Amino acid sequence: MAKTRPKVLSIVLAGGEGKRLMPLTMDRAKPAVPFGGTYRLIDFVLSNLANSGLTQIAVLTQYKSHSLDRHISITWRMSTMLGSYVTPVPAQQRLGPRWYQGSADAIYQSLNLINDQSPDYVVVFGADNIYRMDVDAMLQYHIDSGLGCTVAGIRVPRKDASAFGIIDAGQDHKITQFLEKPADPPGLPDAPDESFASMGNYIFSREALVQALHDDAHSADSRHDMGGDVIPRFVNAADAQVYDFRDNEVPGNTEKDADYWRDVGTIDAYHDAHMDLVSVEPEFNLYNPDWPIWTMQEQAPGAKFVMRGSCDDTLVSAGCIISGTDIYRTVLGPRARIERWARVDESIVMNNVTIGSNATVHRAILDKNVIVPDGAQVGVDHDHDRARGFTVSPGGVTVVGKGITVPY
Ligand code: ADQ
Repeated sequence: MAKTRPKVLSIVLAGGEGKRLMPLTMDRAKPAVPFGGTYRLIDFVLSNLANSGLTQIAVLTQYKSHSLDRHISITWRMSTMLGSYVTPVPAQQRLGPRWYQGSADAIYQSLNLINDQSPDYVVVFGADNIYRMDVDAMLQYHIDSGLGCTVAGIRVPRKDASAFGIIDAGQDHKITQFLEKPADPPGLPDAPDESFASMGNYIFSREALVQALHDDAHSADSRHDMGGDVIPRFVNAADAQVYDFRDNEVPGNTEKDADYWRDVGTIDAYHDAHMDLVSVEPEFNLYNPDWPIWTMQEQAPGAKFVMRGSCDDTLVSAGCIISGTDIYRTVLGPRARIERWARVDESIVMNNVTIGSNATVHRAILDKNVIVPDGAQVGVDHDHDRARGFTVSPGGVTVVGKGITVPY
């Protein structure tokens, strides 16, 4: 007899625009933004769910979702024999010809998924963060509480906390107050420089979620947002608790990456997270075989180095050809080609980029299919970068959009 487990439907919210990642989100949804050479952001949450044994997953998409849909359909095909699936669900326009108003509306318009499957619990996770998490441990915690809603929480520096939902909880972990993106976030009693933030990851008991979504949909002053409207509803009904991410144990995690959770929603945060990946002892270890991050690796031959040069602290994907160059602290995506005497440092180079001989690329992000001609420079003179139409982040990272041939 098969072991009976509670029925769980996982919903991944993947409709975010990611405006602050422009131009990387010019023609792709934020969860489809490439990460770490071979991954896309959404692979992290999907790997966490799949590794936790939660393999019935609906991904709610909306904004520029073509490359996201394609990635999910090609990469995340699971065995239907055991009832496993990852399915992209585009905006349903079930309630008339309009797109989702907010993340709660996205789930409300997709209630048929919940009604059809009739799960005991619904896992609702964001799609844009980099972390490892055993979601089954959070599920057990939720089930044991008997409450309607559990929110995953993590300590963040108070100076950054106004970007998050901020939680105040009692000793029993019951949430007493939830402030969505407050201007002046409160510190913690034992650490005034830190605040307790929602990770945007929730688990609900089905009836409680369906009721809350109905109530929210009929509330005139709601923005139909999970963090802004639905979670406060549970808190007001004393029906929400927090799950402390520090209590989550993932096989193979080191002490260093145990607390790692990053929102890579800005160019500088995205660049920083990559610079961590290439450091000798990164905070986030991609090489943990006990909790793999799954993706589809492009079929390509091994990376090849020709002629003498140097390539240090650099992550090199398959299919790259590197000839006698000087590369330092860089992530090279598949099939990048770097020609003689080029210099590349602290950069993120995506699929099929060509960097010509004698070119210089410094603290830059080159999106797919960019060509840097022989002797051209990127990231060396920011005024010149801006004059050529490139984005320069507040932290001084130059971004060249997809398919551009860099002018001199
Ligand atoms: P934000 O990330 O700012 O804050 P939001 O922009 O709603 O909130 O994005 C949350 C997730 O929902 C993302 O994965 C995004 O792609 C997706 N999403 C947004 N709008 C959507 C829509 N209309 N349809 C489908 N998916 C959509 C949230 C919480 C905070 C919490 C942070 C943690 O609101 O309380 O602290 O996440 O990062």
